[in-house]
Amino acid sequence: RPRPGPARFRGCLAGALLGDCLGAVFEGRSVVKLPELLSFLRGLEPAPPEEEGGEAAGSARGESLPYTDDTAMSRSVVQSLLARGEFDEVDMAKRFAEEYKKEPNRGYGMAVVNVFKKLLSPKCSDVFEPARAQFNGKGSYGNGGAMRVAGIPLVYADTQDVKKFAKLSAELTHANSLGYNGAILQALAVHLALQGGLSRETFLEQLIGHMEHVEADDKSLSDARALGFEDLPFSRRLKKIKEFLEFSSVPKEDVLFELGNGIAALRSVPTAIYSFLRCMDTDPDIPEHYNALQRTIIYCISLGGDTDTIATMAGAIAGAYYGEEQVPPSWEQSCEAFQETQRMAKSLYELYCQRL
Ligand code: R7I
Ligand code: MG
Ligand code: MG
Ligand code: MG
Repeated sequence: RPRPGPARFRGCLAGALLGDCLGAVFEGRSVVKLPELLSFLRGLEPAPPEEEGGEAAGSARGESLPYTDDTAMSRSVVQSLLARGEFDEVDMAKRFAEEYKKEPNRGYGMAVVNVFKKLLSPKCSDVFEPARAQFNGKGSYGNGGAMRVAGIPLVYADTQDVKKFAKLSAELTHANSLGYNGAILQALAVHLALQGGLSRETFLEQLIGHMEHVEADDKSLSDARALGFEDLPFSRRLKKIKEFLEFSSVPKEDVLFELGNGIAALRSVPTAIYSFLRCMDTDPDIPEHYNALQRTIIYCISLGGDTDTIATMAGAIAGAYYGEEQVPPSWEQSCEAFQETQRMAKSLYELYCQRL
């Protein structure tokens, strides 16, 4: 397996940041009109020379788009891995909770804040316990474990390690297997994307092979049944993606019905993976001057719903696959803390190589 270069690490973190910051502008809308989205994006681009001095109204230049909880937690994952040199559950939990305390208004999920409050208590001795107590002991199935997981495959090169530490990092807040299995799937997608050059078919086949194994354990089976789902729900959706990709076009309504645009990991991680794979090809509705990474983010946001989270997950995958060459400077520079993101990517690359 070829070793990925630093451009993929930078692409991954930048793609994730773009997805969150751009997606957050539209989060929670059931319908996002493409002309409005494209007009918003034009406002991020440098003014044409003849307009110099007269900035277009509504233009947004220079770190003007704040990141949300998705990035706040992704940064804690990365900062913990960099500080400790490996996964450390106590350190990571502490960073999640301290970050929440410092900036509670980043748009966190409604229930996860109870986990942070318990983690902040000196009485907390098992950092996984607060997550297990969520939702009457069933644990959260939200997409919060998946949205922040990209740092794991940027440190661990081995597939078994990616699965193990994606799961543990997610279990700090998401004890339901429908939550942490989504994090495993997202981490595996970034892991495969880092290799670059994989065809859609190979990419999906590999994910299906892994997830059929991941979802076959007793807890995954019983959690899915308890919520009224069929067995192996993530694997099933990956197979649906395979079907979708065989058609030349799939209407948005079908994507929303089968894959979703919601805050459950099961209704958002497969959607992000589908968006990445679909947008390898051009889209008649999206102007051709946008590259595949831009197209991926535009497509995710156009689906509405949990736009910041779906776009940040797809952005991380696409950024790892295409590398930083596809990250448009004007978009990146519109995002809060983009320079720090670049520095973190460089340090992650160094740690990844050091650990090989
Ligand atoms: O998963 P989580 O961190 O939320 C992430 C989302 C992203 O869209 C972010 O951008 C941010 O907006 O929030 O936070 P949780 O609170 O654990 O889960 C999110 C939501 O999923 C919860 O507030 C519930 O509405 C729902 N949810 C559940 N509902 C019923 N029963 C998660 N688990 C359950 C459940 O078991
Ligand atoms: Mg968010
Ligand atoms: Mg969100
Ligand atoms: Mg900051």
